[in-house]
Amino acid sequence: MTTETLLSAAQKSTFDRDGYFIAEAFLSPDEVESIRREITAIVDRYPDVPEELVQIEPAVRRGAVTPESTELGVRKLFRMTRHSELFRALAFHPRMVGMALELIGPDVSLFQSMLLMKPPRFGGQKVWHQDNAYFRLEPNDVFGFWIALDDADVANGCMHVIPGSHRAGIGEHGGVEDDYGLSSAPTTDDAVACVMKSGDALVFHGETYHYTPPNSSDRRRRALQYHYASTHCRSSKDSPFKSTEPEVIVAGAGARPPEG
Ligand SMILES: O=C(O)CCC(=O)C(=O)O
Repeated sequence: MTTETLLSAAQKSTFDRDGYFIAEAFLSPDEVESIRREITAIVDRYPDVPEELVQIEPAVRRGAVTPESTELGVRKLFRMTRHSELFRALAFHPRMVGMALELIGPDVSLFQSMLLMKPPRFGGQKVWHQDNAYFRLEPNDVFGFWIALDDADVANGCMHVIPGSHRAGIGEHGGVEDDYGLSSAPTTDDAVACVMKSGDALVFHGETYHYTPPNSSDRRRRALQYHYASTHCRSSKDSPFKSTEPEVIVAGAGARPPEG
């Protein structure tokens, strides 16, 4: 596998200072389309899929709303690399691995994969949190790509971040499942709304405070989220979410690229 050196000096210093930057046109329209098609192929098999793979929006589960299709009722896909060749191969994407090597290399795992589907009108918020409050990795050599698969703005639930928040350590979190978040949430006055085009990537530190509002629009807001971590990280204490094993080692010792 060849990797590209993509991280400019400006991106690296912005990442160090602010805890995030946006890489425009990170995936091509064809790549975005193939991911969208794979989502549909997975959801078409629901409920005959592994339990962890497809999670339905709470409002749909409660029967409070009826989506127009099964796919429009899905909240997230989880750990897709374990269940889909396309998503496993994507973990080795040269641009993602290239940036990961520069940020946290040389030994890198795809720590966790997710697809956040945020359906139109009833896709709920994701409360303010730090991803490393879930993972509890030490050292905190962990970061995420959040790649828009639809144009994302405030109305359909784009990412919001607090610049510089990754430098203050892990704040106290409470709550369960998707409501597990910062006990003292920042106000949106301090937040930057990351308005992005389909194919753009937000690259953010694992301890950057972030949040997404509900989707109050008629538009979809799908996003692919891949977190990469150094394989030298260890979970410092038991995470209540038990997601402390990497999905795939993508570079360095123990890496096994997909066949073909
Ligand atoms: O895309 C979203 O709505 C939220 C994603 C997120 O922050 C997470 O799952 O950690």
